[in-house]
Amino acid sequence: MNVLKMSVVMLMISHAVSAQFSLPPLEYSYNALEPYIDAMTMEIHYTKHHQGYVNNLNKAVEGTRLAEMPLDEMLINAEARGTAIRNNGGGHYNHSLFWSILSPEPDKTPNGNLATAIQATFGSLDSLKKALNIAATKRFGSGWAWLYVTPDKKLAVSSSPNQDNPLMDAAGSERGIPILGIDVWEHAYYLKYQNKRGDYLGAIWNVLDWERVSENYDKAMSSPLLLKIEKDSWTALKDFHKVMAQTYHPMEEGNFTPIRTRSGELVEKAELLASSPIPSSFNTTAIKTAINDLIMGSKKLHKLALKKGNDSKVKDSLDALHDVFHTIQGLCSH
Ligand code: MN3
Repeated sequence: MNVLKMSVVMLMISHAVSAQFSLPPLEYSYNALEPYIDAMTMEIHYTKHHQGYVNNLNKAVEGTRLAEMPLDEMLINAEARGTAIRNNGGGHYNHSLFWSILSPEPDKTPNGNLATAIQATFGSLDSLKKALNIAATKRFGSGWAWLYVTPDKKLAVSSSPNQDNPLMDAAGSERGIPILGIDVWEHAYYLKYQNKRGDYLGAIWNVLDWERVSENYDKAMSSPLLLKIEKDSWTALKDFHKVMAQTYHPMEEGNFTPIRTRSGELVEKAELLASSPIPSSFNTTAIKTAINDLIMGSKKLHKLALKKGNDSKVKDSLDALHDVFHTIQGLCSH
């Protein structure tokens, strides 16, 4: 085989391997949710809309390290990763969840831990349904309504635009693991209900399987993803990280200009980190001590930079500060 043929074959193999995301099998037929959701809507929604998100997501991750990453983890930084990942990754995740919580023979009430949590948080299942319907009705344009588990393991209701969801950085203060999502894009209901979103929202409870939602709740409550979301929501830590990355990496390549001009910013970000609230899972003595070390280390570095200390001294000081920062990162991961 000549080199050209060989590389074409290799390309085909790598192409086949890299299409990592695919439509999850539907557990019921297109007409199984009639009369509440019609067969034509189901078929178009699944084979065209959802398939479209899958195809575009595969294109977006192809050849990048994201091709190896689980989707839920990828979505934690969806906004930072750009619109292709945010819209299509969100579209794939959201619809996969949606199909899985619908059933022609649904359990009409939650069970186990979820039943208890709903009672404690909303008073009753009816109040929760009402809260979800309000969130879904008020969502202007396309989007979703959510029931999700927050990083401090509470239940909460929200809505999001487009294909966003509570996993994402884009969700701001309303973050967590979604366990129930209602699609309120017109493509989810227009053929049968036209503009009457309220009628669709009234009907959907007839095919909503609370057994699945109860399982999702138990999984979410013990998921390591909650800690990752909580850490990602710690914006003061992210802000410090940004300046650290933008000064440390150039220094590694011999460019000392960023650290010499921005050392004061590191002091400022370290002080902001110390004075802003620490998320509850990370509010430990070890982390507070490390944040103090970060302030002292960055002040020392800043002094050195102002005195125009030589490169090797600046490097030692920044290396030490970088180590302290990674200590904090490490402490946050377990
Ligand atoms: Mn949809």
